[in-house]
Amino acid sequence: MLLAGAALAKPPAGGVFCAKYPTSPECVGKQPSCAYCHVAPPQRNVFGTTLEPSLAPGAARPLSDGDFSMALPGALTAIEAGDADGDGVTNLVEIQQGTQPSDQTSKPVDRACQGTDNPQYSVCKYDLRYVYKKVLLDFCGASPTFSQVKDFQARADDANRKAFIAAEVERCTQTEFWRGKNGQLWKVAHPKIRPVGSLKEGEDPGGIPLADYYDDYALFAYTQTDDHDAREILTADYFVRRATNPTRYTKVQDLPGSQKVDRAHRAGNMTTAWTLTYFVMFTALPRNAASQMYRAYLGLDIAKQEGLYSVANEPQDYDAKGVQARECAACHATLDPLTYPFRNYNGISSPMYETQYVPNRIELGFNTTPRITQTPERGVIFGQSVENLREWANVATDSDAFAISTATDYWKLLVGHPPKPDENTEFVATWKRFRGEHQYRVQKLLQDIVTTEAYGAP
Ligand SMILES: [Ca+2]
Ligand SMILES: [Ca+2]
Repeated sequence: MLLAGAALAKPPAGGVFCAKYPTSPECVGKQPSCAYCHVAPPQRNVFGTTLEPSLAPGAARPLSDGDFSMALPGALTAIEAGDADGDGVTNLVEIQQGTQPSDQTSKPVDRACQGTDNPQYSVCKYDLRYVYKKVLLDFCGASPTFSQVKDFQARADDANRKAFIAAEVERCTQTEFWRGKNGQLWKVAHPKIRPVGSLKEGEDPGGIPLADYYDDYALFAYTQTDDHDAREILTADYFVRRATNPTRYTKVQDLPGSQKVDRAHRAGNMTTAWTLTYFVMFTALPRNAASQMYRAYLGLDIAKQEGLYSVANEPQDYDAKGVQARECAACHATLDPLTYPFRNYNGISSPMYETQYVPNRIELGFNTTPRITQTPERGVIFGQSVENLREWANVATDSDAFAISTATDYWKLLVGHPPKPDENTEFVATWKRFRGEHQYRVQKLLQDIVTTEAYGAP
């Protein structure tokens, strides 16, 4: 975040920025990351460099967090009319439109229609025939035939065509292409589950079979289909069995032999045999597991300084990894308290060996550093204190970040790219409906995306 003198990036910066510009797309359900002002803290980008001289000029550096927070709103005002990156758009307009005031190539796009010479489609306008073709391709995996298109065009009116498209989305999301093994839903899940073939247990086994991540795909697909609640990907205390030919996902209480965490300590895909094997592995404090869940399901990448909510007196560095060093502390003040609730989930370390919840896991297996056993199970996510990983999951899935991240996954799959600044109004309406009236039903989110201008204007 913003920088004062030689100190680190300033964790309060995002909050102060958003108090001043609450309607900036950077602040809708999130806060700007450090990259808004920095190349990498402490090095500033061109916007941060422009801002710095206006920040409490004459005051001794480094500024305290308090002095910095007091000075920032005025400094931002002072440079609103400027154009730090020289792209012809003022800093204020870029802040309001959600483009980067430090990047010449990022500026608001004029959505006025250009090039009306495409006879196939009504360009820059939601086009039902285009949408019909795209829906069949995206959800069923095949373009409509010539006669299907002719039938579509012959329908009574646009209301009838829209209803038909909605029905086609429902039909196609029943297909193997959408919900089957390695289908569209599995593709969305790949970067979350991060499968490794050589470690695969069960169906399609690898050379060192350790855990069956098809269970993780099954829970994912189940929570994203029919009338199921997408939040259960992180909160489920059940598992999902997958039948094939055709693919069917069924909720089950246990998966004996495959999944070992007891019901009281399950938190969806955060506590599966695969997650604990691969992301906890041999570590006492599995920061890798916490940061992967934060990135995969909440869209916040701590390595890119996103989603930082520094906790006072952290990091404690119970495992003596040196995370109190200046260049580490800014991220670890968020990451370490995010990790503590994983302390009792065993990966593949002795003497427990099983991917289970073990109440005294660290005491039993990790007498490595003097303070390691002082690691609490209580942690903090989004500034909120949680007693255990199940509470962590509830706070996580109740956040705007979860709704935004889920909506972004499907926006990327269907529209083809993350929401652009000129699509932001539609995108915000979409994730808010997903969270609000749709109560986290992905099926309804998909229908909403299909009706956006971003999806349906060629
Ligand atoms: Ca500019
Ligand atoms: Ca710009």
